[in-house]
Amino acid sequence: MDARLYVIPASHPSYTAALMLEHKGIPFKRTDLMPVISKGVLRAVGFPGNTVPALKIDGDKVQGSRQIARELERLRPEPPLFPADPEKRAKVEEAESFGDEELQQPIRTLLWWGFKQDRYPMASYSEGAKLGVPIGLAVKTGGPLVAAGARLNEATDENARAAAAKLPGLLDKVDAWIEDGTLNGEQLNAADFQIAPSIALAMTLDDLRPAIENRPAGALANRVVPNYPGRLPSVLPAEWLAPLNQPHPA
Ligand SMILES: N[C@@H](CCC(=O)N[C@@H](CS)C(=O)NCC(=O)O)C(=O)O
Repeated sequence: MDARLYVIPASHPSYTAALMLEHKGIPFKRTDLMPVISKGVLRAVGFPGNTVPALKIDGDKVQGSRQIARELERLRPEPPLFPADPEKRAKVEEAESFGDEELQQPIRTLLWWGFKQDRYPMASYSEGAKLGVPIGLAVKTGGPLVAAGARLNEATDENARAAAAKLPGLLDKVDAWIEDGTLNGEQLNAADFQIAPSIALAMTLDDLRPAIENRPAGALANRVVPNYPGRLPSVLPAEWLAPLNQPHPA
């Protein structure tokens, strides 16, 4: 198979797609794109939408982490991404949708809000990426890029604060799916690959890591994607984090 995956470095759904290709044993080439600029590039290479992950595979174009999961399952059924049992599959699909629709965005919002406070840590998120420009330079001159990225991701104070407030409930859901075996089973599934990168990205924020790393969700992230790039020193106001830092019942 001829596969090329378009990603933004450290983008969580981009990791989802890369992990699923690896799970299927499909070798692929990777094109790293700068955030914001990615939109124009994706259009220029013929994708209908403007977000990553975007996959060209044997001449077809597939965009979106959940769409990619289904296309890979169709093209190469083994090893599976979804359980054969319909009830188990429904639970995996529920967790996968939650990962895509509810979990990804608050973490994106918090990260971009953080970059607005201090854009220099952005370089650590591009470790190993080939962006076509030296990353140090890109970050040094990247004020407008950060402003555009933060705007695009609606990383306002209000939204970032709301995102932080949502996190405890989101993590509880992930822990419950781990507890009931939907996630983190012997065989990893599409929902594991969807959710673990979001948790791993959240743990790159020094503000969030201590409240996540010792929970089942943190263990899932460390199992599925142990070397997630990036580190953002503390930037979030302590009062936003108070609900997350409440002692968690064992
Ligand atoms: N829910 C979509 C999310 C796609 C998405 O929003 N991707 C982000 C990166 S994480 C993107 O392409 N953003 C454009 C940008 O930052 O310029 C999926 O799972 O595929």
